[in-house]
Amino acid sequence: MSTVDKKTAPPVGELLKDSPKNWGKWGADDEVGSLNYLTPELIVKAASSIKSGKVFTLQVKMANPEGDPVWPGRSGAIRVNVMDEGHWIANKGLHFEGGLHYADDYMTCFPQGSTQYDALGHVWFDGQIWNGYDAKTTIGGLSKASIMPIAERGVVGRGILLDIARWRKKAVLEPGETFTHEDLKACAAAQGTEIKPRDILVVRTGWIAKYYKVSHAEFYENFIEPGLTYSPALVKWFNEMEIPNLVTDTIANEVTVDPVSGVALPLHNALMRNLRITLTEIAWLDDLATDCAADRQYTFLYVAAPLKIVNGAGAPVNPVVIK
Ligand code: UVW
Repeated sequence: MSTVDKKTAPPVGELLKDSPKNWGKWGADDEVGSLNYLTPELIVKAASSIKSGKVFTLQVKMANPEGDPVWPGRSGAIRVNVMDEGHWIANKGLHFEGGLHYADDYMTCFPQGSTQYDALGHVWFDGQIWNGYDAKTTIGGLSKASIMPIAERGVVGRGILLDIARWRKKAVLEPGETFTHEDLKACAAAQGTEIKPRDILVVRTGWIAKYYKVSHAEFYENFIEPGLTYSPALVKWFNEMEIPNLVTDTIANEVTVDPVSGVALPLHNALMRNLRITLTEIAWLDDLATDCAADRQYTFLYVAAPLKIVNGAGAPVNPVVIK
């Protein structure tokens, strides 16, 4: 929970005035930022994390009749059948020589209303997005730093699960419960592993699993997610560790409101806009976490590619983990 009055929260630009920026680091035209850390050599090395060939997929179910967990203001995907056997029963099916029948769907969705990658240009302040591009480049669709460059590149590297919920001996963290990079390191140590430079951080809080266990009214009441919390030291650590991608089982990857400053989602700007660390939200981590707790293998090959939505601010994804 915020400990400061909303009215006293400083502008995010003031909070982050001394925060490091990687603008220009990969050239004036760069649109993938920290994914540049995932070099072919690193990917070959990351493949050696595969020990048993066990595969886990990290997308939550989409267009789920039970509901899709989404950021307040968004709604879950809606899928409808537009062709099925009923059409042939009612003599309305198309005729194909040989007797082929088929099913077809139509779906509407918020592309960021499922497990998803944020585009680099998804958030900003003071009129500039990642790399200093003008925020006006977002008007009518992102002409800079959209999801496309990430989708075309793909994300492959060594992933490490940091099971904060299990480490804190909880099924799920409390609303607004925070943790820091020091907690990530301590959690890794308790798991018998170590966060290495350029690791893809996969952080579990138990929050998304809670969505399926309680009523939607309870889940969204006084909505404040648990998560990482802003500090200059945390941002410095992410930058020095050259973290390319932060994946979590929450909707926004960080505590909803920074309890110290009262600023909403400051890490979105500190990590994504300024450092260009890619954010992956709403990941399903419970099956992976159960397996890691059983075999004590917390590192793996992580592979993901969001959908190629032209000028998109984000896109759904079904990341794959191979242990
Ligand atoms: C917002 O930042 C509002 O959304 P997301 O959680 O998709 O990044």
